[in-house]
This record gives sequence, C-alpha cells and structure tokens, in this order.
Amino acid sequence: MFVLGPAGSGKSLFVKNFSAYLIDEGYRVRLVNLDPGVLDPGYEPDFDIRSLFTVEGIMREKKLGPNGAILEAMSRLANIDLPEFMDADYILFDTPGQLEPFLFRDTGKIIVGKYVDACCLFLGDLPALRGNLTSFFLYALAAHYTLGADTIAILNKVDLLSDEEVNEIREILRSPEVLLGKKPSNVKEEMDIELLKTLRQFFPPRRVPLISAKTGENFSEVLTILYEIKCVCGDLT
Ligand SMILES: Nc1nc2c(ncn2[C@@H]2O[C@H](COP(=O)(O)OP(=O)(O)OP(=O)(O)O)[C@@H](O)[C@H]2O)c(=O)[nH]1
Ligand SMILES: [Mg+2]
Repeated sequence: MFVLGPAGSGKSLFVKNFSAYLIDEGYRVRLVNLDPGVLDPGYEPDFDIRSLFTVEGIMREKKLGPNGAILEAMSRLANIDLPEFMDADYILFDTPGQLEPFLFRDTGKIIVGKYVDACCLFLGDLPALRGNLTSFFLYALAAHYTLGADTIAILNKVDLLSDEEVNEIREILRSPEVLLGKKPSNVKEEMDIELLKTLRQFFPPRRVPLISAKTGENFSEVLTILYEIKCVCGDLT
C-alpha cells in the first residue's frame, strides 16, 4: 500500500496507526519510509530511504533546493532494488508530501511497479479541504492514472469535525448537488457538480472512507475496501 497525499494530510500517522490495527487483526506488516526529508516518521520502519540518502545530503551534494532534492531522491530510488518482504501480508509505504515524483513523473510509477499487488491510498486532510473536494478527487484520480494501481481515496482527520459536518460531507459525496444547496448559478458551479458526479464513478461514495489516523475511526472500512479490490470475486461497484 503506497500511502500518498498532500503535505500534512496524515500519511505518516496513518502508516503508524493503521499498521498497528492490521497487526491487531493478525496480519504480518512491514513498514517502509520513502520520505527522505522526514526527521522522525513516528514509527520504526523496516526499510528507510534515509539509510541510503536524505534530502539534506542531496541538497549539499547537488546544490539543490528541498523540492529538487526530493525529486533526485525518488529518481535514485527508482533505479535500485527495494526489499520484497516476502513474509509480509501488507507492506505500508510512507511517501513525501511532495507529490510531483508520484503524480507528474515516471519515477512513482517505476517504484510502485516494483510490487505486483500494489495499490494506492490517497489521503486528504478533510478539515483543510472543505470546499475543495473536487480537486482532492482529481488528484486521487491522477494518482490512479499515473501509477496504474488501484487507488482508494480516503478523507482523514474526521475526528476534527462535528457530527453535523461529517453528515454534510457524506451527503455531498452521495449527491454532489448538495454542495451548493441551490441550482448552479455559474460555469464554475456547474463544472463542480458535473466533475463530482463523474468522479463518483471512480470513487463511489461507499468507497470513500472518512477516517481518523489519530483515533483509528473507520480503519475497518479501509480494510474492507482493500479486501474487495484485491479479491477477484470482490464487488467492484
Ligand atoms: N486530529 C488529527 N490529527 C491528525 C490526523 N492525522 C494526522 N494528524 C496530524 O496532522 C499532522 C500531520 O500529520 P503527518 O502524519 O505528519 O502528515 P504527513 O502527511 O505524513 O505529512 P508530510 O510527511 O509532511 O507530508 C500531525 O500533527 C498529525 O498529528 C487525524 O486523523 N486527526
Ligand atoms: Mg509524513
């Protein structure tokens, strides 16, 4: 599982707490940190890109800025063998918040392609997203297309919302027209509704878990979706 998402969406905390959940469920889990810039991911990785190179090291060596150094780190990673962990039921890959190498370059696809059964969990910071659900799903779709792997869109930090706000989000996912509470009055609003309707085909509402990486809320939904997409007999609707 490649855990992707914008900076601060909760990838590292998700890797930490979802792995603990999977272990509790009886699975053998391995953790891989692919973020060369992180100081402390908050968990003990079984493989850590920082054992090979760090953002700081590359910045010095190549005289690059932090973004350039992350791109360079990912290119290097694409050219080396990564551990296979044949003994694991699940391998969780934590990734940098800088999405370029995964969404706009070949490197992400090459890295993900090293694993036959790879899938992508695309996390969004729900309280920060609010009115930007459309762009979140577009990015998740870009991950799906670019990486060529099953992608689950996940809305994180649900613990920071009130029950009322959570219900509103669920309602919008079910019926995008609710987004406006009225008929669209301009092209942007029309586009939002049409896009959300289309995106629903790729990310059906019941397949968009609203989770908390902090409390573990709705982790079971993520596991259920994983069963479905990885089981040939699964219900893909
Ligand atoms: N309340 C709450 N806070 C969360 C949740 N998930 C993550 N956080 C907090 O959000 C901040 C960012 O979390 P990280 O796990 O570091 O996010 P990240 O996506 O790995 O960030 P980058 O690696 O910098 O891109 C931290 O302060 C986390 O404690 C959540 O579900 N609920
Ligand atoms: Mg992180």
